[in-house]
Amino acid sequence: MDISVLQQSRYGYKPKLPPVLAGNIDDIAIDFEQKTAALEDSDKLAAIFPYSYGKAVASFVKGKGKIRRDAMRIGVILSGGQAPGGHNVIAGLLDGLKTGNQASSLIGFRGGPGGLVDNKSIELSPEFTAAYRNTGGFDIIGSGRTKIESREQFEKSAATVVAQKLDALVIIGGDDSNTNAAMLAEYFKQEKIPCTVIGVPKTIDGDLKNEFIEASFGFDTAAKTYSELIGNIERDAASAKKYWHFIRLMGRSASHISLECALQTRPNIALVSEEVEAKKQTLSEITEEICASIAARAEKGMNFGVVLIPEGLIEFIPEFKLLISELNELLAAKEASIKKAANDEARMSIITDSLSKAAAALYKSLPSGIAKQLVKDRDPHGNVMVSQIDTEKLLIAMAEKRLAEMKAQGSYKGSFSPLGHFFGYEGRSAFPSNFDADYCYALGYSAFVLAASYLSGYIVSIRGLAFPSNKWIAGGIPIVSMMNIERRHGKDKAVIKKALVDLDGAPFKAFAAMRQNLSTETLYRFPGAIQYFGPSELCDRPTETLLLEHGQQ
Ligand code: FBP
Repeated sequence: MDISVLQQSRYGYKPKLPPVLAGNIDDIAIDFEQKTAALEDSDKLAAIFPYSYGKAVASFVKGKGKIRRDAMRIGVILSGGQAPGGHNVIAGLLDGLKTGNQASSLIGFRGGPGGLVDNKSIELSPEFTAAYRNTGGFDIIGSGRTKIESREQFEKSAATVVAQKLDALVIIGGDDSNTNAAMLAEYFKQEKIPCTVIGVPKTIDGDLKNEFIEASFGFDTAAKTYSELIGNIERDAASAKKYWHFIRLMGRSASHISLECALQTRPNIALVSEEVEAKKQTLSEITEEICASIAARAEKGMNFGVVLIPEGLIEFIPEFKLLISELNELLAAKEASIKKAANDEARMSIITDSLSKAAAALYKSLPSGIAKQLVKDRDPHGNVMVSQIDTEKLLIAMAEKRLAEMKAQGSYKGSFSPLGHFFGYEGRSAFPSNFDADYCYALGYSAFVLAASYLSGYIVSIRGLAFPSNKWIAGGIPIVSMMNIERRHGKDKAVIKKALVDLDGAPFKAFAAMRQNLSTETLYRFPGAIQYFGPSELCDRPTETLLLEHGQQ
């Protein structure tokens, strides 16, 4: 294989482990801290998860441990969207497993949870895995979004586990995939199948977090990759002085990525969906805010700027929220007839006839591209696929309309040349930053320790991430403690609650304190490319979000 110089150099990188994991494996003991409940809907969740509900937080400490040292077989699945560092989770898991017993084996299921259901696997030997250490992507075994839901899927998953003689299954995924992990752990207990299930917090979206999961892996690298690109665009905008760049950023519902990128790059405007929802801002009010900045900058001769838009924005604007929830119910009930409609016009009338008056009026007023994107299939977990809705184009069209009105009234005299961008897939498979390379390796190693301690239904937790890795505390928490009941595909479902941006949190407050200035001045900040080799303060620095959240900024 003709590999790049960087890839070759990254093979030599040795990820750093928290001290408790770096020593002798027989000296890792488990300290059980407080018992947990669920975030909300406790009674319902206790009934759904009789075996898993109410377990205690587990921390690894130095002491006389009882980690299994017999040969184990562990299965691993990469689930959902790619996130930088997934390969290092597998490397850490494999190294832990082999340290426990050289005869142990790691089995990778191909193509996500579907690979478990259909028993499509490959043995992940040290030789095979070597080519993937410290690299981006999930291509070692591939990923998928199958939701294990039906009785048949559960039975087939159990049959695979039994046929493969698995002692444990590690599911590397986001909120929906870890919901799958909790369901499987419960099912295996009910069916007396001696296979434990461990989850690993993955997602560039950064929305799988709480007191114990301080960050999901991949967020660091993805946000830094987008920040590099945004900084480059800012420098180009300030050089050419003729374009307004509307940049939509991946991240699904939560605005963590946009906020982190705003803190890194200081654009003129960065929208935060959670604030839009809290202030019940309409689409026209958001447009007004953008146009106020465009007009103020034009007054100063600056007909250029940069706007950051979280990809999930549309779901948080109250009038769209109502429309989307009605569309979700409608698609669940009338999917077949909508798909069978003879043409766009017939489809439009089936949809608008079934919506409330307000939702139908909004739906009809949308540009046809956006209207079509809103009724595309939901993902297997019932989520609207916001990565496929061109919100930046909608905002550009709204701004053009409003600026034309302002020009006619004499309140705007500038010129407006907008350019739309979407940064998403570019950041999901980058070479993991040192932070993600270390964090993921520690997550994988910890997943082994949890599995070899017979814990099931736990997700790995590493705390102290705003500090150097020699201060990290590893362990796990029960997945059910992160769950609530939500409406999906027109039904109530037990799912992990997404952690959205906290408007009282330090990252948002830090941005809010500077944004008035940013909207009228040019105060861009250029983070440049991720650095893999060099001084620690340059290469190992965590995100601004983590530093601010833990008082380190
Ligand atoms: P996960 O929740 O699976 O980590 O998804 C991450 C993500 O990149 C979202 O930010 C994005 O909206 C979505 O995946 C895109 O999905 P797909 O890869 O199916 O196009």
